[in-house]
Amino acid sequence: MRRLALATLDANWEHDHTVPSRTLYPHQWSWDSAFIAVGLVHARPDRAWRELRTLFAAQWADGRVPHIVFNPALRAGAYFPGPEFWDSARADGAPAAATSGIVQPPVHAPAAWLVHRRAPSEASVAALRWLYPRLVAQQRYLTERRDAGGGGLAAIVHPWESGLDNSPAWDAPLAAVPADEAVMRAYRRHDTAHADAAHRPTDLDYARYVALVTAYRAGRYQDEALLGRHPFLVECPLVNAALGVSEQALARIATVVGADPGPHRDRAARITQALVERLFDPVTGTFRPRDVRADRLVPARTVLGLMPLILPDLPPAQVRAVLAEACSPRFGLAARMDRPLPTHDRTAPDFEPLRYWRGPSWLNTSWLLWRGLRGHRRADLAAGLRESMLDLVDAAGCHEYFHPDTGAGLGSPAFSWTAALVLDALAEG
Ligand code: 2M8
Repeated sequence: MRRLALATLDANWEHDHTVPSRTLYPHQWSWDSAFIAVGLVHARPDRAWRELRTLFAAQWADGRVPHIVFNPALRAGAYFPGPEFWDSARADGAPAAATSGIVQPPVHAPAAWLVHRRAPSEASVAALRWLYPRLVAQQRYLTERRDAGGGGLAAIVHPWESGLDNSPAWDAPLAAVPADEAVMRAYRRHDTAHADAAHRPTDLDYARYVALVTAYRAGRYQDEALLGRHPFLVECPLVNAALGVSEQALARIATVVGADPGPHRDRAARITQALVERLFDPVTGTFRPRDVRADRLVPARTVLGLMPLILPDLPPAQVRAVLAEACSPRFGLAARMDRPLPTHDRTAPDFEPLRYWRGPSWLNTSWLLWRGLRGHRRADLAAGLRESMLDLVDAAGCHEYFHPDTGAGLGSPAFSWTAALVLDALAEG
């Protein structure tokens, strides 16, 4: 498995970054690069730092780290929506490289910390020194400019910003976004040329994704007064848990680079408190995204609700609630799992075992939960989840995602974060 994982990462290496997949995703993606770095350090530490540096070299002046950095050597049309659609050059503070204008979950500070801890060296300290102010700027962007709800959490402006693009969590807020399926006739989708259309978002959902980018782009990706004008604003439990964990990681990084860890610890505590206040529903005992415009929690119970477990300071009552949800038949977490962790509630009527983020098992959400379980000293459950992750890759290879009942490989067959995270799970058994 280690050989296969390394070969996958090597084959996807592209001069200064790793592509998630040669066919489906031929550019550099933000949170993919963080997961990839965590895996690369087990075999290619220099490349792990290179991956993060390349990404942060494309950071915007306001601190946002774009979700895609486009490779200028690729032909137009290699991916939709491509650089011409995002048109980042016309936005204030965009970097020289063509990028998208939206972000992904900020998992980079914890990734940088894991990379350093795994292979500490003069080079890793130098890399942390270079990254630290950039990671701080990333946090500041999210906590200050994106606090559209005013409650101390960051709001996402597009489902793609969650990384769980097509999750049922976005159905309710997306339904309020005006879009016409016919819009998609003007564009050529790239994903359905490379993957089974039955696994991918529908044309209507894609039309809404395009409408949201168009609206954000029309305001040149500025974030002032979002609440009054942007049609999709949601506080995601994963994005905000990552924000809190990042402050914890920055406190550790600060001590290495000679900065003050205190403010990071304070901010971490405030984020966890805001997450519990705004996203935890005591009636169902679940974390769920908050639709800021409608001012209510979305109804769907997805794997996003389990992600706050990555917070080391999650209060005991919420730890118990997340574990109860994870171990229920909805998600089936156990010391011996008979099926992999799904991305959506198995018992829900809209659970779809094949469609992208609406049921299938992904290695990154399992890996995040695995890390959270270890942090909260649930070695028994962590071991069960790790075993199930390794079984998937052992049987099917480094697929993008897996059938939640049979474990069959789905999506791209040579997917980078699957390879990277399996390397990490193998090394930390
Ligand atoms: C998927 O997202 C892209 C858009 O960003 C797409 O569907 O084309 C998601 O799975 C996302 O989480 C991931 O970062 C990206 C690249 O692997 O693909």
